[in-house]
Amino acid sequence: NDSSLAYSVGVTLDRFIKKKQDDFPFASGELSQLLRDIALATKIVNRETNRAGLANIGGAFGQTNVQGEEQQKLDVIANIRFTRALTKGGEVCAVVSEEDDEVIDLQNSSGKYVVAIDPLDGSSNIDVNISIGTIFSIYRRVTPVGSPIQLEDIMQPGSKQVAAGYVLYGSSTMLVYTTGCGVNGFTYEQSLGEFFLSHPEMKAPEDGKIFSVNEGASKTFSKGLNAYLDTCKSREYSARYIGSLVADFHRNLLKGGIYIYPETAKNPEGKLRLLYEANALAFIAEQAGAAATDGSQRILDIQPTSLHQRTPLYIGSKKMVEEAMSFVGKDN
Ligand code: AHM
Ligand code: MG
Repeated sequence: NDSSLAYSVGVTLDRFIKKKQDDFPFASGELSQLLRDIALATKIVNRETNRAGLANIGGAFGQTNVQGEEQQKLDVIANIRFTRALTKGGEVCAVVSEEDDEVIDLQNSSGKYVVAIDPLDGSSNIDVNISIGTIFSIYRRVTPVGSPIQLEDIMQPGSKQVAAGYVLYGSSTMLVYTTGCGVNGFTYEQSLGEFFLSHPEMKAPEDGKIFSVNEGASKTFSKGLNAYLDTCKSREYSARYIGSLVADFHRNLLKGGIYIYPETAKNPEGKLRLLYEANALAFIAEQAGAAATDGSQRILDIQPTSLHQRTPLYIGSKKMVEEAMSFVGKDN
């Protein structure tokens, strides 16, 4: 049965995706193929990431991306790898990427899916050999297949995601994803070139003792947020902040904790992007029993209004997010 397969040793990602599809015959084979396409691109990006120091391909590329941030060369490479895999796969009609100003219309109107992706998040960490990640969201287009893509295909709230995932290029490389029936994590076996199921049915601890926030900006945090952080400190919770969203989120998901990127003077709307950062992680968080809000509403309920829109983010163990909200609500 399903659980015996899920827990047996040596379940590859491909087999797992196939098994899930067999369990839900109504589910489309296209989504399965799309997940495999992403996994393949991930392996290539993993290889490039591992080589970054050696091959001297890390470092500033001398270009800036749409948010005006310095773009690392590896970001560009990852963007190309993922876009290529999604184009060749044939299941996708449009891609929204952190690295591209506009929607990428793949000119494949028969593709049923739209993908929003941050090909390489935490890029300031590349040059210093710290964990980085990939984040992706998958939506079903809402306009008829065969017609040109429209803005409404792209601007869907996170609650409409059909799948979402992240890849953590850390001490091991992991791919974690959900299709709305729980969360499963796979660890990459380098020598075999395969992802193996290592974290079946991931569940976040309901409560935690880790808080992750860039306190360097606390002078411009709300009073409520600072009061919440004081409470964390009064309980001697652990402060942990890598500055790589995927890595911070992943640790807190496993150990119990909260990640916060609030509004600051520098980033009045928060820093993180709704479409290809917050939504995917919010979907995974909820599927694992955790929570995600922008301080006043559920991340997944936000109706996007622009492609690269930012949002404040409070994400992690349910009780911690609830308690944080009881503080943040006060003076906001
Ligand atoms: P990026 O998309 O330019 O890499 O920025 C996103 C990253 C997140 O991974 C991380 O959580 C955050 O920015 C850190 O920002 P800060 O350095 O302001 O704390
Ligand atoms: Mg990013």
